[in-house]
Order: sequence, then structure tokens, then C-alpha cells
Amino acid sequence: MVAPRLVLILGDQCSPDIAALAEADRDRDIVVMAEVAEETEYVPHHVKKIAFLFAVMRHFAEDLRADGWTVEYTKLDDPENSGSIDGELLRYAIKHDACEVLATEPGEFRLIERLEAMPLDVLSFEDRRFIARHEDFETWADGRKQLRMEYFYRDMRRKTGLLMDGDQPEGGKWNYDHDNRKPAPDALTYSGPMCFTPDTITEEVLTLVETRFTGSFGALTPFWFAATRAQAKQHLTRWLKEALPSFGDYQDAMLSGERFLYHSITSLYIHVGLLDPLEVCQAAEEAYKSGQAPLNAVEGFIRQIIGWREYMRGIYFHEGPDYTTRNTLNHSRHLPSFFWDANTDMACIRDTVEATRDEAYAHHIQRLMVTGNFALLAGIDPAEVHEWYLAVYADAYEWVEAPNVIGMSQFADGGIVGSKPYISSGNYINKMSNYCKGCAYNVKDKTGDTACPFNTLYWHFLDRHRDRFENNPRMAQMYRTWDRMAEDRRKTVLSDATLFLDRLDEGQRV
Ligand code: FAD
Ligand code: DLZ
Ligand code: SF4
Repeated sequence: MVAPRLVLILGDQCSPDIAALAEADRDRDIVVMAEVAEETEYVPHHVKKIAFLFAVMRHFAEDLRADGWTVEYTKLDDPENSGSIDGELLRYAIKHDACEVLATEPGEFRLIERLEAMPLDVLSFEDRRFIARHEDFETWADGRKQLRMEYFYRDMRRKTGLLMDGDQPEGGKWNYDHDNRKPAPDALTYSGPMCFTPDTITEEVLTLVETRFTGSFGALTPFWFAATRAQAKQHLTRWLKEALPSFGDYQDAMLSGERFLYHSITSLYIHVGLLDPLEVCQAAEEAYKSGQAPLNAVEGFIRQIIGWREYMRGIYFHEGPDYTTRNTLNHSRHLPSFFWDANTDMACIRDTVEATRDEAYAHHIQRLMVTGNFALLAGIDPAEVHEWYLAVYADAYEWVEAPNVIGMSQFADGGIVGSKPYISSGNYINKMSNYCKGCAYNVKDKTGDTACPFNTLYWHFLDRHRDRFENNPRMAQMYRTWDRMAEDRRKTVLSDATLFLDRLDEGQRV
């Protein structure tokens, strides 16, 4: 009899057509799936994220068994659990006398390196769930001075044929973002993502997570995420009908207490394999073709997936394992404790951290222009910011989280992802949300005790990084405004910002 091979399926690889499975032989090979301490501990993950992954993994293992596969599944509390992915592979290799492993390339260099170091023969296949293969991205990046998403996105449109009219973009323009900047509406017409009641498999996971991760960050219940492909599709179908038409208009809006607005909550489902990215985009395109959603909404949504999502993955693998350690701006302040406990007077941050704590989710503008913006203005060590984002969001895996945090949000990569830092004073937050109305600080105050901290920190950031940014054409106007201010006022702004940062360092409530 031919020796079986082990087929490794990681928690975020629960797709029926995942590469390693496509290479395997149902009659010969053994699928290995493992809940392990090492994966739950490399950052202090949100409990809902852990529960979500385990629930998806256990349901997927059942589907595979029903489909005729032999599955070795290790639960976290199995007494023989070795605690790591490579440990579990070794254990099953001994048990089944196997010396070959079929794997799909993990989305993190840490795990890639672990698999490479194994004393087994590991055949790793590229993850084919992405539209752009490594080779495609490298070909696109080759010889370019700047790796801008917009041009990469156009190639993805051509490659997929999505929203294409022959070789021209549907409607004549590649990007309809200028229609997508409406501030928060007074009332929403969408009641939020579809919530699912946990079944017995998920209930068992919730009990395990509750027992094993006491004291960890986040609310475990109510647990409402989809755990199967059928549920995720149900959610998507409703979202396409009820929310997609308004997705574009309010993409950048924020509303206190409204955690999802018109966002799709597809990232976590796509990453683990419950939804296929192309299938999601085709469904959105169909909504446009059948007149159910306008072009600005559908183009904006498709751009996020075949543009930003694919581009971020390309950047992660193009830049290599040291990307997460970059710190171009030499920021070194520790992450304030209110990132964990929401104990702050800043209403925008409090609402974002509370949403994060309860849902393992915050929408893009909260991540970018509230917590990310604050961390950048305050000069927080990007490695600490990276670790926080990787821990707290249910959709956070290094391949997508790091380029968003180190690159887009913290400018720690020196401008690979963005041509200028995403910074703003309180004015932007006030324009796009209703946070400032309920804040202890006053967004109109530029100096003094009641001044919105984003206002003083904004100028502090520009002033301390003047050498780097004053010749950036996209930032020249900011420096002109700063230079036009009276010297006394500039001094007051800077000393107020310094005072605020001192209070932050002393752990005072701000
Ligand atoms: P929607 O707003 O409904 O967007 C639709 C789709 O577009 C989603 O499926 C999402 O996967 C994709 N998408 C949108 N923007 C991006 C982007 N910038 N990069 C990659 N995909 C994108 N996204 C993650 O998936 N994981 C992360 O860990 C993560 N960390 C982030 C950290 C920071 C500081 C910032 C600024 C952004 C981060 N993002 C991350 C990107 C984005 O915020 C999330 O993808 C989005 O909020 C997910 O919610 P949604 O599915 O409701 O997205
Ligand atoms: C994030 C995560 C967690 C919390 N736990 C597991 C686990 O127990 N078993 C597993 O196979 N995968 C887990 N994951 C997902 C991996 O960390 C993920 O595959 C890598 O970060 C690469 O994207
Ligand atoms: Fe945030 Fe400043 Fe507005 Fe308060 S005033 S909610 S700190 S932007």
C-alpha cells in the first residue's frame, strides 16, 4: 500500500478548492486540521476571532468527512495536542507512517518558515484563492518606481473582466470615488449583518473558548458570525440587496453606536474560505447589471476586493519578512491602555474601541482615521500598533493586516503603500461623523484644555516630521497653512500637544 500524505489545512484555509486539497488523493491522503495554542497565542487574539476560526474549522472538517475525506482533527483541549502546527503534523506523520505533507502557502512568514524547517517533506502550493498570483504581482511591480494600487487595480479589472466594456472601464471611468465621500446619514436603511444562532458545534467551541481564554480581550457573546459557507452566502445575498446600493455613498461615514453602517463584513468570511472573492465580486457586478445597485457603489466595492485586498497581499510578499519591523518615522511611544479598555474622553476612540471589543470588527474609516490616525499622530511604535490590529480584528491575518497598518496607516514603510501619511485633525472626523457632538473635547478648539487632541497632535506631527514631508507636493498646502499661523499660536499648539503626550506617557486619563 502507498503511504498516505498529510494534507495540512490551516484555520484560514477552509475552502473546498484550497490548493493542497486539490493536489491530494481522497483515497490515500489524510487531512490534518489542528486547533493549537501557538496559533492562539502569537498575539493576544480577540476571543470572538478564536471562536470564529474554531467554529469554521470544525464545520469544515465535518463537510470534508461527509465528502469522503479522512480527517485528523485536533481540538484545543485534546490531551495529546502538542500545541503547534508543526508538532501536530509530526504527531500524525508518526501515527500514519507518513513523510510527505501537502500544504497551501500560509498567509504569514512565521508559519511559512516553520513549515520549511520541518523534518518532513513539505510540498507547499500557492494559495489559488487570490486573483493575482505572486508571479503576476512581481511582473507588475518589476521596474516600477512606485507601486500604486490604482494601476494594479486596472490590471485586475482587465484580468477578471469585471465592470469592463470591451477594453474600457464600464461607464468610462476606472474609479468613482469622488461620489463616495458623503458624511454620515441621519438614519440608516440597513439593519446590519445577518446574525446566526450558534448550533451545537459552535456552542461547544464557545464553551471551550470561554474556559480557556478567561481574561483575554473582547466579548465572546453574543456570537453571531456565520460558521458555514451556506450561512455566509445567505448574509451576502441580503447585503447585496439591502446595503450595496448605499455602500459607495457612505463608505467613509462614521456614526456613533452604528458599528456596521453599509459595510459588507465580507473580509472575515472571504479570508477563511467561506466566500470566494471572485464570486462575491461577480454577484456585486450582477446587482449593477440588473439595475439594483449604482455604478459608484459596485465599482467601489469591487475595487476594495480585487484592488486593495489583492494589492495588500502582493505588497506583503513582495516586501518580505522584515516588513512588520519597519519604522521609518522612528516612532517609539507605547500603545496607550485605552486601545484595550476604551477608557478615554475622546468619543471617537471610545466608540471605535468599544465596537472592536464587542464585535472583533470596526469599519475601515474607524481603523484608518480614528485609531490609526491617533497612533500615527501620537508617534506610537508601529510594531505595537501592528500587534494590536493583528490581535483584535476577526479578519486580521498578517498578509493583509501588516500592509494596512505598517503601510497605509502608520507610514512606517516610508511610502510604499501610500504617497503621503493618512493624517487629519479633528475637522475630518467631525465632517464624516457625529462623534464630536458627544465628546468631552471641543473639535472647534485648536488650543487649550478642551481642544480636540487630534487638532494639536496634527500640527505636532507635521512639525516634527518637517524634513521628511515638507517637499511632498501633496503636503505642501498643510505646511503653508502652518507657516501662516502666528508664531505665538504655533508655540501654544506645540506645547499643548507636548503636554497631552506627557499625560499619555504618564498613563493619565485623556
Ligand atoms: P467593506 O468596507 O465592506 O469592504 C469590502 C471588502 O473590501 C472586504 O471584503 C475587504 O476584505 C476588502 N477591503 C476593503 N479595504 C481593504 C483594504 N484596505 N485592504 C484589504 N482589503 C480591503 N482588512 C483585513 O481584512 N484585515 C485586517 O487585519 C485589516 N486591518 C486594517 C488595519 C488598518 C489600520 C486599516 C486602515 C485597514 C485594515 N483593513 C484590514 C482593511 C479594511 O479596514 C477591512 O478590510 C474592512 O474594514 C473589512 O470590513 P468589511 O468586510 O465590512 O469591508
Ligand atoms: C489565527 C488562528 C488561530 C487563532 N488559531 C488557529 C489554530 O488553532 N489553528 C490553525 O490552523 N490556524 C489558526 N489560526 C490561523 C493561522 O494563524 C493562520 O493560518 C496564519 O496566521 C496564516 O494566515
Ligand atoms: Fe474625536 Fe476630537 Fe471629535 Fe472628540 S472632538 S470625537 S477627540 S475628533
